Amino acid sequence: MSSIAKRLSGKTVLITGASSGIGRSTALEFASTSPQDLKLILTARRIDRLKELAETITKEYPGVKVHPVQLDVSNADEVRGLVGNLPAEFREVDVLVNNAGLVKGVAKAPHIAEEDINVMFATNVTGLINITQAILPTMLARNNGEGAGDIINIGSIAGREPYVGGGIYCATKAAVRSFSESLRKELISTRVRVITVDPGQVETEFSVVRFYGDKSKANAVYAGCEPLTPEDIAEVIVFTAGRRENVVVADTLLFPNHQASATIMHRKG
Ligand code: NDP
Ligand code: 8X3
Repeated sequence: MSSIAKRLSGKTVLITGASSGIGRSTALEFASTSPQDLKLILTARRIDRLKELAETITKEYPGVKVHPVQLDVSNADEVRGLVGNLPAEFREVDVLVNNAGLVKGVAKAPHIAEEDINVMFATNVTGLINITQAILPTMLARNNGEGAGDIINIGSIAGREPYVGGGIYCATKAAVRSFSESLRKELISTRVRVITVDPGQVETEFSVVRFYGDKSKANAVYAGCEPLTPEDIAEVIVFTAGRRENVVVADTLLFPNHQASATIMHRKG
């Protein structure tokens, strides 16, 4: 067994936004990296997709137990009920991957739709904070009060470098970065690790959601580029969780080879 498989063995991992893209790939990557005695809690709004993924994982990795949960992270009541509604054997979450997130539109102020502003903040910021606060007490109660566990927050290059047409999305990811840094400082006397993974361009359903389902506009985002795959990000997420307990991957920024900033891309043709 590899050292990373040993370190992850016996852990319970909760992933938000596991129905698509980076979250889905992260679930598969945890299962393939540590196929014995791993428990996965997969959450998102599209429960059918989660059930399909659970079936795929348990068929391929019979040693992995999977519990799919329909959860809208922007619904504070649902988040409050999350831990209490988990089966007893899934309640002790060791690794929380705060991945659920979305972007809506490319509008510039003063034309940004109020609904888009609200949904981006409610999902990417308030949702992430609410989930963190729901899971953190069980992490802090472990290890004779010293605490143990990993909170892995998925940020973005957009949180470091605001761009035109991304005023709200960039602000939400900057908030994730700021919250993560505060949290790491607040938890300094504990063994809970706060980890951030900031991807650049990754081809998922992200751009389809941004353009309200318009696939041709979404495809144009990647024209002439070779974006990262969700598996590329999943590998890094699992790597961070699989480090020796005293190692905190506090900060990461991942670009495809053609990208050098949020807006500097080399396109072929
Ligand atoms: P996808 O659109 O493929 O996946 C987004 C996931 O988030 C889906 O599983 C979706 O599930 C879930 N989600 C959205 N809203 C909610 C909600 N209210 N409650 C629960 N789950 C929700 O995009 P990505 O995989 O690319 O995005 C994952 C994360 O990566 C996001 O935080 C995004 O900001 C970040 N990111 C993406 C980059 C990219 O270029 N793709 C780059 C940098 C960061 P469902 O709809 O079933 O609820
Ligand atoms: C997604 C990357 O640059 O499209 O977070 O906002 S970007």
